[in-house]
Amino acid sequence: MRTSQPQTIYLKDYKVPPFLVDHVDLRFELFEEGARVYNSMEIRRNPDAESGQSLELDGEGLELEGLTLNGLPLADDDFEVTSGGLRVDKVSDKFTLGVVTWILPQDNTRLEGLYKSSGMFCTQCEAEGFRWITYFPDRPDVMARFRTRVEADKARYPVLLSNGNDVEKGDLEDGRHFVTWEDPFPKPCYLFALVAGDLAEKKDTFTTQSGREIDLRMYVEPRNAAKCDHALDSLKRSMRWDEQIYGREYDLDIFMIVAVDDFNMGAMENKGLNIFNSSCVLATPDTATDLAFQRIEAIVAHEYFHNWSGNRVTCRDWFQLSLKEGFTVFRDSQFSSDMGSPTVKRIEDATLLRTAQFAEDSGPMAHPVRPDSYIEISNFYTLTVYEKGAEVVRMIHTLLGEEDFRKGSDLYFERHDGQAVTTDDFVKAMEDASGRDLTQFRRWYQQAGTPIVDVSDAYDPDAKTYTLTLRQRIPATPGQETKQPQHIPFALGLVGEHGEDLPLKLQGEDDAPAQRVLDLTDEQQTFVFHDVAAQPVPSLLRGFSAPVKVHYPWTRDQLLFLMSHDSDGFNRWDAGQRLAVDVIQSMVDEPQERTVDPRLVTAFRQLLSDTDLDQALVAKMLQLPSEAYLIELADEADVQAIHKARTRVLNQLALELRDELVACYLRNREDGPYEPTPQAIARRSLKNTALAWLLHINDEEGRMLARQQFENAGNMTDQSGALRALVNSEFEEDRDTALASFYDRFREDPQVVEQWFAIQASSVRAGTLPAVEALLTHEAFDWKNPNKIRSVIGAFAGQNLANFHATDGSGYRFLAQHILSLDSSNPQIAARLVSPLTRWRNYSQAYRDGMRAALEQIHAKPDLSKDVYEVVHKSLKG
Ligand code: 0A1
Ligand code: ZN
Repeated sequence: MRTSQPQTIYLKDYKVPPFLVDHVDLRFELFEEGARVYNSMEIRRNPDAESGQSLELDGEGLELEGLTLNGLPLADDDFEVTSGGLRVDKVSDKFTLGVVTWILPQDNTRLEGLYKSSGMFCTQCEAEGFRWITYFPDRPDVMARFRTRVEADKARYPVLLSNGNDVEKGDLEDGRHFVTWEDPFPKPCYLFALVAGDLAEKKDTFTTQSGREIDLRMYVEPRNAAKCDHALDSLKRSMRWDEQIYGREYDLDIFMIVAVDDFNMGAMENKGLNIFNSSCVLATPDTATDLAFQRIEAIVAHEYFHNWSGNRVTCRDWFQLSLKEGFTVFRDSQFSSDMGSPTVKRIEDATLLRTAQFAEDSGPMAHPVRPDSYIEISNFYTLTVYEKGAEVVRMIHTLLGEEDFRKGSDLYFERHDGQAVTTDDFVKAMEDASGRDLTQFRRWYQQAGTPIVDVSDAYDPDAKTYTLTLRQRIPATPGQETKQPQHIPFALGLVGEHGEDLPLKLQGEDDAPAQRVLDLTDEQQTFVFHDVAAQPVPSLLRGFSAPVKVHYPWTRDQLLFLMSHDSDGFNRWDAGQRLAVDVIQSMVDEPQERTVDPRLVTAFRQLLSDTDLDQALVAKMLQLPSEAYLIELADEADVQAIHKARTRVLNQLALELRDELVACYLRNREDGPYEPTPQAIARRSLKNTALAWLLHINDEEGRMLARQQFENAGNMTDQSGALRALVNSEFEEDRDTALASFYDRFREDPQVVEQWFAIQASSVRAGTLPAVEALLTHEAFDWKNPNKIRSVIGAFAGQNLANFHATDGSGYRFLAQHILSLDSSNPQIAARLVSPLTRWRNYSQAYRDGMRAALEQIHAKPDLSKDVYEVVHKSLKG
């Protein structure tokens, strides 16, 4: 148990910063045994703050070597080094403070602040990493102009980078050199970045809409020089898109991207110098899958879009994180949608939300999009802040319409450029530009929990009216017992007996659109549609117009009907999912039910042979709901029963549709050059799904096809698709041969080795606990590398649910043991790994005790990090 209770930070306690920093001059001396940081800050009192306060700067893990005020050394009793920083009592209204600190980047395993990764120096300062570099007011509402001089050995570190433009460079004594960077835009210190290394440079250019030529540069380890094209192309597409859709032009002369192997998250939007996790930026067709190609395009776009939504306009405090993240995720999802298939993108976003964010929203860490309190802010880079935050912006877009939304975003950027603001400022700009009252809508930012909309209906054949009643309720979440109704934009269509959209005409209206968005604002509302010729099937929440759960008593026949007739692609997919969920759940409830509803088999047979329908949509519709989603839907999940039921459904579908699967495989087998277009991606997805299903039932022809594909694959999607299928089969010999040959071929490529780890760790057949434990001692495993930890431990606990939730509790003990050891080296990663245990109350008795015991074991560690403490403590408290 921790000896002291970590402090909770509350939004209600926010106060403006007592001091502002106008300019920072930094000088980094980088050595093998450490780094010296000279920091000179021009500081003034904030006229808006209470007067007479002492100067308090944040700092962690720093060795203070020097301190001067206006150039003169400070006497020992003029300042105090406190547990989390430095206090100077007697300061005037305007002064220059000089600080010299000594830090140890080579020993930094937390990967916050300045650290070393594969021999290069790099930084990660969001959210509170800058305090590990030097003393500074480490809060986003203090925005300063940075000038940064980096000095290092020239042979080891020929490339020296920081934010902005390089203004001076030269050689120094002892084989050292320096480069000075100046960033003209004031920024919070979380956007500061520095990189030093022996890096290959890939160059490109982009001409902005106003005709300025921007230097695009990508820096990677020399062995990765051939893996930059896709990221650079994605960057140029993002830059053009942001000009066209939001009118936002890039502002500096240089834009740089750096790839590093050791990184806690996906990437970071540091001003002019984005730093990426290698796995989220490097790609060639023969080393990265379609999924990776798409993810890279989206993350490059996301970080680039932050230049406006995040950097030019930033957050006042960390409670406002969704201001930049929700809006930027919304922007990157619009971008991906425009680059590919909008329906498929919507399905992917909704799947993530319904599977993982809804789970977060009903667990012990549930929090509003704008949280009210936190212990450790790193724990709040969540699906709620990011994905639900994006949904909230998307609903504003739906309510305002394209044109007014654009007016709102223009007003927001114009009004707040160069400022640190709140989510409320964002909503206010949208209101002011559109004239729409969003008072009630703001509850989406304030209330946690996923709203449930219960729908009932009645058709009156005599009056030709169709009455729809919507009721909303929001479950209680920690700290929020009761909730107020939210403003839910509820998109709807009524499907007639021939699959046509029926006109939706409310009382007194002349217009009768085929689809409309109802404003659900009260707890209960009834809508009566007139002139409805026959009993319709409702198509509810089209396009997933709000992040809510819809309950309606669809019959299986109605779902089948929507699956093949709904004009809304998303709801076609959704109907298929609901049908499959219903069938699987009925197998869980009645284990004696031996055969799958033949209607599901027929529906899948149709899908497999339907070549008219958008193949990207078909590929999605063929995916059965995941175990994780089925668990989320259960009140008291019995993981083994869910796993068995889903497997039985999959088995039977595969057995009955065997010939159609082979035909689908052969039809989609292609051998042209690799292209990451939506059509080609859909073909590969269909082919690999068919293959996976065939191997699932240990089909001999499937086995032969998989071996052939594995040996002849021209790209990683097909190569790993075949490997995954073999690994998940009972053909043990093929599995072992393929795994060995894959490793042999790609052992020098960490990104591919990570996939190799994940394929094994997430497989029920290959990823038994002893097999996963063996991966942890493999030569390629590295406890200091978050990607390796995620690809083995994360994949096992997050995707191999039947093995992780073994009823003897072995999976839980395994996870707890590794969380405890990671807690000291990398608390952020350790805290993220706790997540599969947090919702223990939602599992049935056979699992609950083991999960709770694992949490208690972690909780008992003395000096547990704040990060892990917060998640574990809240999970146990509930
Ligand atoms: N702002 C980045 C993500 C990020 C957040 C926190 C980090 O360290 C705790 C690192 C990166 C983004 O949204 O891409
Ligand atoms: Zn972001």
